[in-house]
Amino acid sequence: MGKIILGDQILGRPDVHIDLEDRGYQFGDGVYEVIRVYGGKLFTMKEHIARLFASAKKIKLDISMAPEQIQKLVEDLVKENEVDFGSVYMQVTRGAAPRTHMFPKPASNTKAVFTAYTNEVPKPASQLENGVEAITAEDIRWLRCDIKSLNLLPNVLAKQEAADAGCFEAILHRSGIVTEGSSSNAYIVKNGEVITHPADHLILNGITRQVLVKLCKENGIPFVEKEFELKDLQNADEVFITSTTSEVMPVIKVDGKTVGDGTPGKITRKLQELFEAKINQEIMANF
Ligand code: DCS
Repeated sequence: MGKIILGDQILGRPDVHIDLEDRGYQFGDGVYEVIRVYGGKLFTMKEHIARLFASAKKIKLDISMAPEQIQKLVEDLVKENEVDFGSVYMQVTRGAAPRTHMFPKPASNTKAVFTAYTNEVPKPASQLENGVEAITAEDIRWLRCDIKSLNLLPNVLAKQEAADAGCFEAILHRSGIVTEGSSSNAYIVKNGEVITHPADHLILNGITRQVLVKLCKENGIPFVEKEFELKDLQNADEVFITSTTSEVMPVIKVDGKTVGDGTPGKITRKLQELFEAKINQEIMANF
């Protein structure tokens, strides 16, 4: 894990102390981001920091730092920890105050608490190559899934259900309408079209998803944002999920039923190639 950011300082882990009454700990009152590091460079960093600020604004949380300051701190941390292939986890909570639901009063001087740390995370190479299996599960989350909030209990339960079934991800649905994965966006390919849930309050508008939208546009791959049902998932030509850590991940079985011919589909492969090229392009541009 190496060094850690607390506020505007980079510290050793033993020097990082979080208050028992931190609202992130007691209420999940905060927001977070995960950014990928490839070859020591932060991928789509500005987009992630912008989403952190957008999530914070939606819960009326003042981060009390500038995006540029966070960017610089995180870049310094990645250097200091010599992260090559990995990720940065960062979160902001509403800070420490006596436990009561309403926000701390401005006069209490409670300040948002910003923390960040790094991890070495290898590319999930064999899963990207061979695909993974998923289950479906009911989406029991709240109605503001567009906010990347620390409250992840429904996601945790769904992911555990998937793990217990020997699967990689749980693809969630609300009364049969597929929303997204427990920690990813979900897509089907049908008759050459990539279909995914609209980026409204029921899903997180993934940064990987946003990259994919652009790549599809630039490469003439039809991309449709519309609702689709569990039966469409079962009858899809291809299924895949995307996230910062999973990239473009083929799904070859859903609820034990084979998708397509049981191998990663053609369009999924094409999107993987385009995504890889995008990573390389961005890393090279930053040298
Ligand atoms: N949907 C949910 C619910 C997520 O938690 C995530 C990512 C995504 C979609 C995909 O978003 P990105 O493309 O921006 O990553 N979750 C992060 C997480 O909790 N760990 O890794 C990624």
